[in-house]
Amino acid sequence: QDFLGKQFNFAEFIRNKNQSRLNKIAYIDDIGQLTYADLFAQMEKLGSALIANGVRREERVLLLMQDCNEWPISFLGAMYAGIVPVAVNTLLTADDYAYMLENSRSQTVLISDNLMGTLSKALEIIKKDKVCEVKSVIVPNLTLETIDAFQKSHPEILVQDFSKLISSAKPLESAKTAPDDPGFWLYSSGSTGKPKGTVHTHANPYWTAELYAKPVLEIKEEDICFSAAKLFFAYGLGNGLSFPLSVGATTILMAGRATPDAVFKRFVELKPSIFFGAPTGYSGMLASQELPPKHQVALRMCSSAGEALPREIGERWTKHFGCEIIDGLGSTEMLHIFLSNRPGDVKYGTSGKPVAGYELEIRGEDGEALGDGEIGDLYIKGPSSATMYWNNRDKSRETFQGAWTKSGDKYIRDTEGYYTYSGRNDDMLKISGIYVSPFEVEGTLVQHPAVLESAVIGVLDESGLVKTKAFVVLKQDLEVSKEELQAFVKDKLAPYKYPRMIDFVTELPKTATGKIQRFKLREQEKS
Ligand code: 3SK
Repeated sequence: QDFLGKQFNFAEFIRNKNQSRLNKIAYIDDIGQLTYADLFAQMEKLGSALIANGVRREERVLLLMQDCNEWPISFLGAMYAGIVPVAVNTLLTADDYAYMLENSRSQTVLISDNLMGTLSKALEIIKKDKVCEVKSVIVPNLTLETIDAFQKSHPEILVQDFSKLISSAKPLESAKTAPDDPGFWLYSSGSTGKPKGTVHTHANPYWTAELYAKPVLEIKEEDICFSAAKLFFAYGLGNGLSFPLSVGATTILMAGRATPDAVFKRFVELKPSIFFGAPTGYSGMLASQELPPKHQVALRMCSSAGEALPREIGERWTKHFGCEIIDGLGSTEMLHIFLSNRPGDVKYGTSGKPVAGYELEIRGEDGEALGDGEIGDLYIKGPSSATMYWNNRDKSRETFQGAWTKSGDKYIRDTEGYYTYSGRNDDMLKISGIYVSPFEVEGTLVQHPAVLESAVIGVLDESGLVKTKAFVVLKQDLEVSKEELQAFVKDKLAPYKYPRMIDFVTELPKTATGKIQRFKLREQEKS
């Protein structure tokens, strides 16, 4: 880390790096364009406005915004002022946000107008038994109806319009942060317990761009980047912020879901040169009647992460568009991809080879490194590792073991050095690239009055992608439809967590001590 010197502020670094291209377009969102000059002017003013709001250096602000031009302004603006943005998933529930607000002690929330209702519920949950620390809320394109509705329940909280706030703020000098100072947080979920506030430094995004984006993706100033994964995911943050801004490229942002039609529209109209997606998205696009022909798009490369890319999807995509999908493995804890295929050296069905600058070990149960052909736990050593999980010493110690970070994934390496995914070492499922805890889904299903017990596993669909399946035992004489149960889960949890398939069964396989044997259900599904 000495390489970056004693003082390093990521937002200031990005600003200094792009002084020669101030008139260039940095972002294109659903509404308009943002030049590099506007990005930097607004980021400085946003940082200044946060300080004027009473937020101090190293304190956190919650960033709960759909992808739009104000997202990078907010994220970099906070970092520029030495304030720590906590970027959170926009698909979660009021309970989740109540937890994150309390855990991060955020006093300001930067939020999309359409999420204000959920924020209001989260604040009500906090206020039931605690003092709420949120003092101000900043909203792009704030409407009068939103202010009225929000302030009826929370008159003590200041609601500010993003542009108005910025227009009256004075520009600011950057905070003189160090490379290892806390830069931002992302939340990482586990199979049990609450999400963990993963603390990343100012230097970490720099390293992901230097070690992965530049040498592996060969990202250049001329590129137009488009990521289906949103900016609040570690994957999306690199794809749509750290990587393009490190080389002065242009990025397309899209607020809504990355449906095939929404992605194709941008492929054809805005001509991205690099697309970043996840296997489920690629599979959906390949199945669509509207898949545009090669001559209508300008893709030079595609990237995939989130879950292992089945070989067949990679091969069909390459055949259609003539460009490779570079599949890799990253994690919220390592911030981005540390194991990857390479352009011109793609072995579909594998996650490729270690990215230079990262060291990887596959370890056995005794903690010793294993050789080729042996399945074990994957550990990573590299400069972009998070420093800790906030306020969670036990989980931090389990994951961040000295210079090594435990991935939670099982891997096997072949004699040519390619690594292949071989499952998780906890019960987490990755659905469409997002972690889902089977325990959380089971715990929600049993809250339905007709459900006695349930077990949730991951099963492969016809494209080789993991989908959640629930086995449900109903209470005697009670009935409920599959659709009703799915709607029940969607209502209580983030919508992507609902089980895609449900089987009603009379009993679940259990050990003599009553523990559910999920492995038996998995075996039964395979046969
Ligand atoms: O899921 C992944 O492989 C991934 C990739 C980049 C950054 C973060 C993650 C979780």
